[in-house]
Amino acid sequence: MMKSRLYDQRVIALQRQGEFGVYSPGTGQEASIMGSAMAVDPARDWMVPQYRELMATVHHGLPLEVITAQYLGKIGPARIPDGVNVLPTQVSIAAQLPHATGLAWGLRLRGQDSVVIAYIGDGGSSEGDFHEALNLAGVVKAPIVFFLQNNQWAISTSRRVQSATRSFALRAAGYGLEGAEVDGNDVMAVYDVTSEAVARARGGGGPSLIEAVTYRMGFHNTTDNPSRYQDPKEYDEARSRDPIERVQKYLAALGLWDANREAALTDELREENDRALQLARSAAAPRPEDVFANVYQDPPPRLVRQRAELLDGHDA
Ligand SMILES: Cc1ncc(C[n+]2csc(CCOP(=O)(O)OP(=O)(O)O)c2C)c(N)n1
Ligand SMILES: [Mg+2]
Repeated sequence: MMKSRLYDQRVIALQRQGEFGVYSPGTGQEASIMGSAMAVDPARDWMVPQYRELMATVHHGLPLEVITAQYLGKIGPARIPDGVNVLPTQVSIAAQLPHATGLAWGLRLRGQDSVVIAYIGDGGSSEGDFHEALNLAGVVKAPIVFFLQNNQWAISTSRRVQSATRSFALRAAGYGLEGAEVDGNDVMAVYDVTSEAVARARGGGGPSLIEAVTYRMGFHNTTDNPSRYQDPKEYDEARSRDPIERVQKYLAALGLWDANREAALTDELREENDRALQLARSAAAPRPEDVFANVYQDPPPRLVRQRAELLDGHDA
């Protein structure tokens, strides 16, 4: 959780300096992100992210330098390594979910005991893809856990006007899924509820929808300015429920945490994050002609011509 928070702080500064791409921090949602990631097994389960779960994908085996390369625009080094059971981040809202259901169903048809965890936001739950994916998952009993992070915002659209439902978890019933609402700022509760849903899916008991109720303690992404639409009182109130401070207080009460340990871990994690950043920085930059690569096995003649013109130095 601390590694996620520290990475957010580091790369937001780099984005402001022009080095990093548009970035959506997980700040405030670390219990939700890490509690859910810890409940799946990187060796056999698959993770299907939206875009705000970066450290969950790292926990699931995606090297931090690989995902960092993506934000530096290095498309080759950003390729997900073979053997890492993580799908690429998805910015087209909810478009990851039909794929996630298909992936889970396919794993089951192959006789594997793997489970898929797929992330979605409160805003994403209003998309058609969300409903289609949940419906099919229920019908075929796909081994999948839909993990909905309700961070109260979809950019500037408040949860209050996102849906008339009083709980997103209730939507599970309409598709024959198990539904659960959990305090998304309580890492242990998130871990427990997600573990239960994963065990049920693995045992053939079918899919679940978990709503983790949390709060986006920052901007939507680095292009956003929430002071234009967010009540500062609501933000302050959310800060008083910081999920990292909460677990630190709990550990301190058990005698397992203090200021020295925090300082030592902070240094260690900053170094880990910096190492990943250095590796991503030293990775090969894309060449202009790479824009034509990795889409078609046999590119259409128009693209072949444009690529040749580019290499010739002509304007396409
Ligand atoms: C299909 C589609 N529509 C609109 C957008 C623009 N958009 C980007 S993020 C976002 C809000 C998503 O909110 P939510 O699902 O709650 O996720 P959060 O960003 O809060 O984690 C929207 C509308 C998009 N990327 N894709
Ligand atoms: Mg949201």
